[in-house]
Amino acid sequence: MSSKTFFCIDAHTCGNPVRVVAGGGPNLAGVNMSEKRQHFLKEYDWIRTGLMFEPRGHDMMSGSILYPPHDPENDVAVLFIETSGCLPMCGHGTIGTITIAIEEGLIQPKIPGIVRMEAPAGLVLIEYKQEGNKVTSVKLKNVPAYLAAQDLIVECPGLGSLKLDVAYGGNFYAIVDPQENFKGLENYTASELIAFSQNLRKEINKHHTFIHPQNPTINTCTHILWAGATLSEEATARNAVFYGDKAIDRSPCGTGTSARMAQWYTKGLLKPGESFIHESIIGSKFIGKIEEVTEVNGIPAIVPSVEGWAKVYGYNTIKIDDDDPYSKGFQV
Ligand code: PYC
Repeated sequence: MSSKTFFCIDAHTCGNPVRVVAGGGPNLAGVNMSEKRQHFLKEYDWIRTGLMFEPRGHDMMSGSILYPPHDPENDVAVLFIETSGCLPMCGHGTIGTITIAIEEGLIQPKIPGIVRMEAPAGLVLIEYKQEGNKVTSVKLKNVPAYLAAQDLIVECPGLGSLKLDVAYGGNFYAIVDPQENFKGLENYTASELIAFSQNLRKEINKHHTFIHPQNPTINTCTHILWAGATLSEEATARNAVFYGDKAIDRSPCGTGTSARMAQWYTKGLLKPGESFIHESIIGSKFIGKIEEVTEVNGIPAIVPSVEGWAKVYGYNTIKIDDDDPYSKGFQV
């Protein structure tokens, strides 16, 4: 019988979980985090499923493993592990990971208040604020985001025909605005949104292909962003983001916010420098902004920033024994 122990620190970013593996992560081969992500998925995915799925995790569980940076100018490299797989980029995961890493002394940034983080999707520049030992806010400048497709008509069992856009913000997002066959997220339960999403995602990927022009390993529309009416007056927009097989993000979703800002920018609804306050299904908020206008292989794109907070709530030493029939976790 063999047993592996993982030293984890748990937090939540605006309500959504982040479990950072501070000890016990595997050594990975590769010259950047995209290559290391491929190595992990091939040989160590049992660590992700064991730590994210029940009985050690749950449907929304999400986390990361820290690695030394590949470029000595940077401070840290991060592998995201989630119920959905290993995402190229995760916004709420970044905010939680950086909060944990700074508060718990897991990284020592070269310039206090700034972290240069290597993610599988690319370099992410982070500014954080601290009061004493506590990190009070984390603002990430994400990888370039762009609108990949507009006005796709896709059949969604349970709702009917839907018109949607697909945008990239570190992951590919199908964005569904209120319309005749979808009345807005506030009119459905989370379970209904999950059931619609499971079918809609299959339909989208059956009929359409999305490949990041600079990284062909990012090649599927993995997330669905359902839009709807805001809860508070100061919010610009509200969303419920579906990920994995049964998760709705409790945070306003960092990569989803980036994708949404790219969509709004391309449609002339948001200008560089304007605030985009995004509200989650539970009412928590991220502040988004277009920092720069750029392009990705000739496609108009933005460099979005997303700011939010996280709270550390526990230390978790987790064992995975191979005599445990559920060592790799399960989903029901
Ligand atoms: O915040 O980018 C995000 C995210 C992706 C999936 C869940 N949260």
